[in-house]
Amino acid sequence: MNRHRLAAGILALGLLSGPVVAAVADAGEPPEPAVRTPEPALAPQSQPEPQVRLRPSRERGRTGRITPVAGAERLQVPAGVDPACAPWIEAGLRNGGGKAVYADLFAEIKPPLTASRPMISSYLPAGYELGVKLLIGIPPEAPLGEYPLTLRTGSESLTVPITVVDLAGLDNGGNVALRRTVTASSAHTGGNYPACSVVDGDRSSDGWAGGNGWNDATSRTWPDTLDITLGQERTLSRVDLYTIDTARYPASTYGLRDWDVQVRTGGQWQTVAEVRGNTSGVVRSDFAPVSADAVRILTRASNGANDFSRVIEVEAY
Ligand SMILES: [Ca+2]
Ligand SMILES: [Ca+2]
Repeated sequence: MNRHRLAAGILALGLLSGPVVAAVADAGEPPEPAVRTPEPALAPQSQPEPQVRLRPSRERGRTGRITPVAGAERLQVPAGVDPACAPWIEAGLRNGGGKAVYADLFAEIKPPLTASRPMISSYLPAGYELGVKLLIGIPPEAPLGEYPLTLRTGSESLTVPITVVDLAGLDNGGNVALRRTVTASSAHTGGNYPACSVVDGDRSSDGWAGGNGWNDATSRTWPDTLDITLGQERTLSRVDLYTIDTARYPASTYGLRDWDVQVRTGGQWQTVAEVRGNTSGVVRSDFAPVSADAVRILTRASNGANDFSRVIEVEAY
């Protein structure tokens, strides 16, 4: 059985507990409408993008055990993070035994932080592991500090430290836009496309419409804007933009084609880079160093399909 079919089967069995992460926009690309009702954000889809990843285990050999696995050894999250763009970690199970099993994974995190799924139950073939996005809820009143996330299955457990830091203390790798405030000119309501998703640190287009990218609400109408306030003056010389780009939704058909990169200095917006004719998933714009307290992406055209603006991530250095 191929992996995709297997993953779909697990979903169809409804064995996963916890909230469904997102609805997925669908329906066909309509003929030129006389009246603009909200248009689908994308072309037809046969099924939602899977929220479960099932794959052959990366660990070689049989351990004879079912063990919890996590996508990262630790996770740093900013206090006051927008709940529409909750941080997440991949959590799951590995079957190191010789036969298929049904197994349960229990997730616990130190309060007041919360995990989106207290339990994951799944069928798991021998030699496979699965991972599910576990969203981490961080109430505004949560004090800075460390909150262990414990994943258990049977007698096996794995602890991942989750550290809540203030925004200034966030390890941003030099990307001063990370987790800053974003304002979009509009956002499509036919799915989950929050503006804050363009600064959540996740560059992947996978799981489109599940909250990992922004889609504006004004089809075939330009320009659209994304404004990112940096919280203070920064010297900028580079902005990277990630547009949608997957096997199903390639950038050359669904991605952003033309845009201006602007920065705000002394309350005035100025254009520092212009991108035209893009067909790739990521574009780096370099420009002469400039002091600014905000970055704007002013979109001018996309590559066709429904003609929306679709942005996965914006990084500023
Ligand atoms: Ca993102
Ligand atoms: Ca638009």
